[in-house]
Amino acid sequence: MIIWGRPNSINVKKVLWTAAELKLAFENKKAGGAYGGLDNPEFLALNPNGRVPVLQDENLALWESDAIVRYLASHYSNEDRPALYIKDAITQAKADQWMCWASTKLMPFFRDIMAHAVRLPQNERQPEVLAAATKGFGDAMKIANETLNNSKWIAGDHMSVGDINLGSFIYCWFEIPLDREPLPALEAYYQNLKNRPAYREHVMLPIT
Ligand SMILES: N[C@@H](CCC(=O)N[C@@H](CS)C(=O)NCC(=O)O)C(=O)O
Repeated sequence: MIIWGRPNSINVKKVLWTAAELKLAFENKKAGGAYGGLDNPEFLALNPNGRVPVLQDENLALWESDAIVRYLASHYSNEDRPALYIKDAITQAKADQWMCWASTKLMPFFRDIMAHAVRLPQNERQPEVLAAATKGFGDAMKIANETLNNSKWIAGDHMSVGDINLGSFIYCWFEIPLDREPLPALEAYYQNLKNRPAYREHVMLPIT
């Protein structure tokens, strides 16, 4: 199994973390960002969008991080390998709901936070854009916090693909100095994630 992508991309992190939770053997081929290579014909044959991550698993080449995470979870989780394994359709639907929510609701705020708190040169950062994104992300975190008041994981008693997305986003939320309101259930959830070796190895990288 090959996972293409630079490890500091949030979408690549989701896939690497999932594969590690499932204890899969894989090679991470670095591509994108400073590694380049996304416009190589060999890479474009795998993903004509020229984006990472891409998963190669035997004859399958799959792009879109959420599709890859779902594929790994559904194909490789089972009772012998229980990480991310969910038996019932309703809990799986809840997990998918939170996965979509993180990708659609959090991503625009996340991009602005990364740009205006970390990546842009100081003289190009816009404090008002950062403030609006911090407020938007913080309001969304209140929704997650409400759910986590009543359950250990975002979709219930079991870790799921919903946690892969939410967990990947909240690392930067907690580790970049931002104006955050206290949200005890979310903070406890983050502490729990930090105890997972796969999360530490693949998500908790220097923020660049
Ligand atoms: N919706 C896609 C987004 C893919 C995407 O935009 N990937 C970014 C990294 S997060 C990328 O390839 N950027 C170009 C680069 O890294 O050079 C997914 O979830 O996989």
